[in-house]
Amino acid sequence: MADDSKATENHNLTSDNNLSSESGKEVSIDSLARQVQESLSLAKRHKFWETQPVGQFKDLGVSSLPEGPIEPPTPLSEVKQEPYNLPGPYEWTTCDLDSEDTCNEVYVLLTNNYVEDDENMFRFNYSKEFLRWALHPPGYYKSWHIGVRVKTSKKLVAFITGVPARIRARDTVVVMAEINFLCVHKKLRSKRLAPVMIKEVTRRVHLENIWQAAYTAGVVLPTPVSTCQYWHRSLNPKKLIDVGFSRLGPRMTMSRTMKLYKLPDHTVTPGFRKMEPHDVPAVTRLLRNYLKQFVVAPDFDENDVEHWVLPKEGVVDSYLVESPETHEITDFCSFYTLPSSILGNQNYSTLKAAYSYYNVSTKTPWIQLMNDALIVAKIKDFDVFNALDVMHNETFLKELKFGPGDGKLHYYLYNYRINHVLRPSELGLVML
Ligand code: MYA
Repeated sequence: MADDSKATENHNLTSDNNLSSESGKEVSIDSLARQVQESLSLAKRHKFWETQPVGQFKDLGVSSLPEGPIEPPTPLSEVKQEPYNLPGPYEWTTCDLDSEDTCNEVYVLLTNNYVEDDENMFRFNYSKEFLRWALHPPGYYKSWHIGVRVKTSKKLVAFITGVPARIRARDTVVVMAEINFLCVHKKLRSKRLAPVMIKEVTRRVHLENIWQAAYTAGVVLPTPVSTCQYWHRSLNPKKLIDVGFSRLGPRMTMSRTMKLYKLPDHTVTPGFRKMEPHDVPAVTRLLRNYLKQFVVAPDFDENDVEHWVLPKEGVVDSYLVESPETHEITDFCSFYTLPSSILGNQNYSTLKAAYSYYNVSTKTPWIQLMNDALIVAKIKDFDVFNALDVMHNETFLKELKFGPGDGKLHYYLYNYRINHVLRPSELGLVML
């Protein structure tokens, strides 16, 4: 690798873009450009992430590196047995989400300190039921639900979680940790607590003999496997405009806007119904077959499908199309419920958002299937339906009047190299 970067340097030095400086010394434009580049990248250096087994910016486009694990597992006996050191006033805690009190503490921390949009108008407001669902999939480890408390007051001030998942990258199914809900209390930001939290969850994942992880973030880190975009479909345009989520389009009135987004009162596809427990085997087959085509996707079995997609009131909704003639399950759509707190609005405190989850179309056209999903979401009183441009979502977004959002979502793998940056349509994974 070092040799490669030397080769690039030499190439630059041999170019003949030379200037004579006032002192008479020859300065090449390329070397100047390199100095500017280096000072810029110094400002953008990632002191923590540069030490981690993740794709580094300098390696982007170097396809000679093999796909797969970046470093091999270490013997379990060599994994650090004690937790990492926290700054003096803080202590580790393992959070048992089954405890009503602990779940409430996590809920309050996230409600007040978790992800906000760029303009600080909205903040994710995951419900307690959602958190329990997200953190208790088959085979979960309680030790991966990690909190930090103030020693004296016992107040919960930081959190990070992992859950196990089998994720396929091209032909290889890898047991990974999905990392989520990293949160540091607003008053403790920029004190390098996040790297300690990440190292501690990594240690606890290693203790279970698992060496890879998947995560998403709104920030750019070394280095995204893919960068996706959120699209938003207004269901309650008046409220969305009132709270500043969207703006009235040019030459549009409120009543024209409401008409534009109006949806039928009933779904239209014959055989469209809510998924039930007895559908788990058929939905598993449908999903597995569908997800095969993506470069990175979960490897769901029936237990996973039962946990992740069987409807759970106020958490996840799933619908399918059962052929009225053959009773075959031909299509599927699902969304999860993730409201946002509206910060500082007189009239509204919560934005009810549905997020597109896993969808499969084999017989019902995508547009019709997803329009039925929008109709159900509208009946259930959601204000907006959000979807990433992953999988086949691009085939229906524009036609169903979704508009592009301003935020990006970056997907990452820890200790697993994928040689080319993936298009969102090559991704078959949705993280909560
Ligand atoms: S994404 C959601 C993240 N949460 C939020 O955005 C909530 C609001 N923000 C906060 O609570 C804080 O700002 C956080 C950072 C906690 C995000 N992912 O302590 P610091 C790096 C990874 O001084 P703070 C989600 O949950 C940053 O680049 N790294 O900063 C997935 C810098 O490192 P470097 C991040 O602002 C999480 C360092 O932290 C993120 O006080 C996946 C600064 O630390 C981020 N979202 O706290 C975690 N934000 O200098 C990785 C900042 O190098 C998992 N940073 O640039 C990796 C796999 C682990 C398991 C492996 C198993 C094998």
